[in-house]
Amino acid sequence: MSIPKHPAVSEWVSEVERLTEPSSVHWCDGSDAESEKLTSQMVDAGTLIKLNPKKYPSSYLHRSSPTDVSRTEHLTFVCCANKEDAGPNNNWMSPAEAKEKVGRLFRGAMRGRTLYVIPYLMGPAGSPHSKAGVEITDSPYVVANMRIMTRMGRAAAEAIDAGGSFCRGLHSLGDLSPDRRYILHFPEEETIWSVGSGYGGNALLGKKCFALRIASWLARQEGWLAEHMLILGLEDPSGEVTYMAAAFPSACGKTNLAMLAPPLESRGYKVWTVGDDIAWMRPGPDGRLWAVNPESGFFGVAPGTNLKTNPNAMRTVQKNSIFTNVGLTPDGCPWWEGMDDPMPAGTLDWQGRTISGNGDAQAAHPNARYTAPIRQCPSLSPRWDDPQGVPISAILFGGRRARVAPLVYQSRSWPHGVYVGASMASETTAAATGKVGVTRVDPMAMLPFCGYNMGDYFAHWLSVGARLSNPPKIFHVNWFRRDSDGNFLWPGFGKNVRVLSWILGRVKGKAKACETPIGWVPDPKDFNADGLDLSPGAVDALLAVRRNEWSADLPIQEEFFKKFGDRFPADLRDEHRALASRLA
Ligand code: OXD
Ligand code: MN
Repeated sequence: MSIPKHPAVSEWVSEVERLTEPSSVHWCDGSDAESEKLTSQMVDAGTLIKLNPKKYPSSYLHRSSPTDVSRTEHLTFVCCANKEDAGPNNNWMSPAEAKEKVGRLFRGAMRGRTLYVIPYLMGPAGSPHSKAGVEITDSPYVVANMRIMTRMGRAAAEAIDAGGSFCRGLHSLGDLSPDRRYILHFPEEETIWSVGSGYGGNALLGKKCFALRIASWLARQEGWLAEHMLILGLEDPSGEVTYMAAAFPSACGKTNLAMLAPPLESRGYKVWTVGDDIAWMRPGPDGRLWAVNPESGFFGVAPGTNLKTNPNAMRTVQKNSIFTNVGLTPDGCPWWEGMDDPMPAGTLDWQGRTISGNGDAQAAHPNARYTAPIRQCPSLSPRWDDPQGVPISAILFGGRRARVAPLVYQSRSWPHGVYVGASMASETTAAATGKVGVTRVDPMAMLPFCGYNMGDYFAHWLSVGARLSNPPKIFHVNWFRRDSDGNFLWPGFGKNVRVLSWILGRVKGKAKACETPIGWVPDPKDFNADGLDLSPGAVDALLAVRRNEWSADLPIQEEFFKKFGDRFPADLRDEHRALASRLA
């Protein structure tokens, strides 16, 4: 059975029908026939443009409204009873006010439209890690994306009918006006309301809204972690695979790292992709931390992706993919800045306009995306769908920092590692509306996604670690350090396997390291930089821990932590003090 029969679903759908007044209702079963029918309707309506079937079979271009191209954090709210529980890291509205104010926008919002009911499962079928959701939407583009990003159909229906519990997500495009756009989370009711946006992170409710904001709230209650992390398996030359999870802010290279293709000189190492954006992690009976990827597709940033930076992504998106806000070449192929071949003459930009020849016109929006099924990824881990998940041996936190943070360092302990994650900072990117390139503290890359007070979140991280007899070791990486002329010091991309192999060496107790005030850093003398063609002195500069830079960062962290008042854990305050005294 591909459609849930549980009365809780049909009762809720009827309630939403009365509120939104659609002209018809379609229950999605996730089948191929359904997908073909919806796709051809969207092509007829102009919502999708069919791409060249020889070069990109079964793939489509979607152009969104020009004011609806990224997540809108200022219009995103947590609506729990007590404002303090949402914390200073979230916008808050009381549930009653939210329902009143935004309920009005849903009234009659689906007139003349079809209401789609999407039952979906986040996580492998039959896994204790997994959770079900139902999204109601009036956007067939959302249906097509959810079909790639989540498990729709039978697995979802079975999970819902077995348990009767599911996250309720109500979405309407509304009139797409940013003035009437709200993304609301009611964690106490496991409910999401999103109106006025068709953009992925605002509209594919299984992703950021459920798998991170609502799930993080549930995870705290249930004793696990819902994190903005990729999951990869690093195979060493002996054939052994070690799993790692890594948190980087949006558009900082999680997908590239998750699909890393080691260059020739690092033959013998291989990266297996488990997930590129979200990890649900639970302490196992063996005292280790076990992780699953709740998603089943990639919603990746297209610009900058090419055969050098991410060959596996390029191969993944060759078919059955949806491209959003990229350019369109005259022979019907997607094109974005940084693609391998130069832009063909006559390419249209992401809004369908002819590109002027003055050289600074952009074909793709900087946050243009591809949506592609994970099964098409050449580096896909054979364990990506394992109901037990994979055991995590290392957690990496990383930011985009021109200065301060060295290429890699290891924390001193779990509490110190939590402090490293809590104090991590990064320069902002185009994934969210707002200024690009501003440094902000973004703990665990969860600032836009933690569905509750981050002070409590830090305490929860400490308590999960205390339950692990064999916790992952925690590291910090920074691929973006620059020299005094502003040039990147590190080549990044495939070469990052050198850093992963050092981390693996630390996990196995084999790699050497120097103790510094911030933690353990590779000794420049034995960090393997052979054949990397780095500028002279680059290894020293990449690994240098400059006390003055670190000391200057301390007040920025302190100011951020102060916002959480009493909810900020004393243990992390102690870590902060201890770092200050080691730096002094
Ligand atoms: C994403 C994001 O889309 O983090 O993954 O914005
Ligand atoms: Mn993300």
